[in-house]
Amino acid sequence: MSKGRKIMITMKDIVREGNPILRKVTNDVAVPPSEEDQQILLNMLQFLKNSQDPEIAKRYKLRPGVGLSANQIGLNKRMFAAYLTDDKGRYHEYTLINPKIISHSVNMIYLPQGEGCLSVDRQVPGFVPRYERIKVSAYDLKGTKLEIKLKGYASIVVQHEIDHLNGIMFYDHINKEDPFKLPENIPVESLY
Ligand code: SB7
Ligand code: NI
Repeated sequence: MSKGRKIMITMKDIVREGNPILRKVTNDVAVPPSEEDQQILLNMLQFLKNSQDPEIAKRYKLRPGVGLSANQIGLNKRMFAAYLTDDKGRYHEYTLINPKIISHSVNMIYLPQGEGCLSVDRQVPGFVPRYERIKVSAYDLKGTKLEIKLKGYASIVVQHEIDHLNGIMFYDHINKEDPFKLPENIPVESLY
């Protein structure tokens, strides 16, 4: 993939569960990122925007997505894109390189409807407990170091993506005996 080349990510590019790349811990990306890595991240972000545009999504049969990690398109690279409106109506757009959770709340939250994944072509019922608040360090497209504080839905999405970069799937967090059982001794609240 080279600079300026028109590439559109579609569902055929999305790696599905069972592919071992989804279970690997991804490799750090060089900082500042190469032109190629920058372009890949921008293409990933554009996929998310396209997937949330009803007309484009219909035309190209895209499943709507709020996040996409590089290993989900088969690249062993520690970077992801996210594009979402949070539970407070605030809009978030991220293209993050070598992200790392540097601190988090004790309190946890979960989406009452559970989580889904573009790499998982089935419904997996159950609660996925996530930290309510996280502080993430990462680099942006220019190679500038960032520290981002997130809470609520944006925090859930970014934890889902950082999990991907560590080879973890959302259902790994679901209680095996009772998928709707939440961890004890830790405050866990529904997001809605
Ligand atoms: C629900 C959905 C996502 C994150 C958190 C809750 C993202 C779904 C799209 N992805 O598969 C991104 O990895
Ligand atoms: Ni996912």
